[in-house]
Amino acid sequence: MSDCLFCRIVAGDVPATIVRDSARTLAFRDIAPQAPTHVLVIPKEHYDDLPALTATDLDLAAQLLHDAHRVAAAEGLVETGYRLVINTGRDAGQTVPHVHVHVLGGRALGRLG
Ligand code: DGP
Repeated sequence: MSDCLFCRIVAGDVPATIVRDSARTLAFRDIAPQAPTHVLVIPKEHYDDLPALTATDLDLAAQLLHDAHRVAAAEGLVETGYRLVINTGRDAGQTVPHVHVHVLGGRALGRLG
């Protein structure tokens, strides 16, 4: 989708600091990091959100999570721990309508809620 920010990053039309590039997913650093490591992992194909992805391609959804873990491992976060976040819809604060996994770590993240 040409009007989707993350599709434009996949296409190389918008610059990003890419940390992992696989056949079906791309991982790049968040522009406004909330932790020492804050990486977004996205499918290269456009899906608005997680339900749109899982309704269509569960293999790709699993790949997305697997690659998020690989990013965490490459960032050295496996021993200390890390958090994966998938904001879905307005109340969750999803601002970019292209499904993405936040990989957060490098500090104590505190409890949710
Ligand atoms: P969410 O609120 O879950 O939709 O997260 C969207 C994230 O995308 C947010 O943490 C900031 C990040 N972001 C927004 N615009 C850009 C951009 O142009 N480049 C990069 N690298 N990240 C962006």
